[in-house]
Amino acid sequence: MAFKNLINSKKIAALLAMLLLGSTQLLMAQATTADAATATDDTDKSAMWLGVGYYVLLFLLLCIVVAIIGRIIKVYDLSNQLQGKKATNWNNVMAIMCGIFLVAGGIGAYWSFAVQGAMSLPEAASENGVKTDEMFTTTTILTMIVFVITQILLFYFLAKYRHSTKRRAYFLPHNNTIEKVWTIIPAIVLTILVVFGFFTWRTITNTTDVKGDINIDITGHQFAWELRYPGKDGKLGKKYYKLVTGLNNLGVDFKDRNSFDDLKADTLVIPVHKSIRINIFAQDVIHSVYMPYFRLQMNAVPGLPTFFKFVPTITTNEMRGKVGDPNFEYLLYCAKVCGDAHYNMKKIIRVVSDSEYQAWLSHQKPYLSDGLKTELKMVDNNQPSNQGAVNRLALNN
Ligand SMILES: [Cu+2]
Repeated sequence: MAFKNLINSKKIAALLAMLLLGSTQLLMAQATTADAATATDDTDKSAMWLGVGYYVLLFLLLCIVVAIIGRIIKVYDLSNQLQGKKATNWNNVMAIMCGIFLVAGGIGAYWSFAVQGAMSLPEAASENGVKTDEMFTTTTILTMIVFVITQILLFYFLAKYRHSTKRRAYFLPHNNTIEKVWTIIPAIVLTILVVFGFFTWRTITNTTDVKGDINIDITGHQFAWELRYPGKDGKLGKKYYKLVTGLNNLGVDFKDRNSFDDLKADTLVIPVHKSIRINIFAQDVIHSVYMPYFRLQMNAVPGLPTFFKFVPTITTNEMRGKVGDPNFEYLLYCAKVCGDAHYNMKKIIRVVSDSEYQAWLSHQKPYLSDGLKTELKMVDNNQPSNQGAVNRLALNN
């Protein structure tokens, strides 16, 4: 039976080897044609899939090789038994394997930290970002300590207490002390972590509108972000989705006087060391405002306004010096795959000094453009028909 299996395995292995050779040749042929003439997207894709196929086959081949080696050992073992010799002690083999796994796994974990760790998030450029990073580091250190201890114990116990005919396993039905220790300690540690997280989260989502907060509206739609800044009064006017038209694309309500001096902007310019409150809206599907340098992400949900508050701490110019790139820009992304042009939903964020911010703000165009004034028939604002015009606009949508 064992020999029959072995033969079958060999047949499969030969078949896989043939496929492997075939795909390698195809891959090489593909590469030369791609190099020689026009490298279109189609050839790139087929080359990629051939590459994937190559590694899948390589993996399957490796599995077969391992299976064959296993079979050979089994056959050797059985023939030894037939000759009355001592059989292999598989428990000892497994104990050695445990040691190998422990060392190899430890090296792998260290490698992923040393190599991948450098690819983690860049320096935090906001107050809450620094706190978030501190919490992340604390959690990582704590979990790493637990991880290392439990892995060593796990593999050590597996090896040390492997099956032996010389001893019997100790029956331990229940131990209250152990139960208490491994329930209470993690509960205390987790509570501390959660409480710290809660306080940091509160600074981002604190609803109290403090005087001096700069309110900025950001509205996501397929596939762009729209910005609205308050004018001199520092207040944003109300919005209502039924008021959306071609020119009033955010549906700003001009019955609210605060709307009159609101401004439109293309770039999210914010002053450093000031409390910024970003009010988030969506007009079609769920989008997500993602600002990695500020450690902020919040979903933009249609019909459910969300927001976050933050204090930027590093200006764009300072960060350019830090990263050594004179063209560096902070970016705001959409973190929801919201449609086929999702990648377009990017905005430049520029953190500047307060005076630069005021200067920039004074150059922004009013949201209430001349065209919009005509559309809303606001040229003569005192006419009672104005109310009707707004309502008709609402009904048209
Ligand atoms: Cu989006």
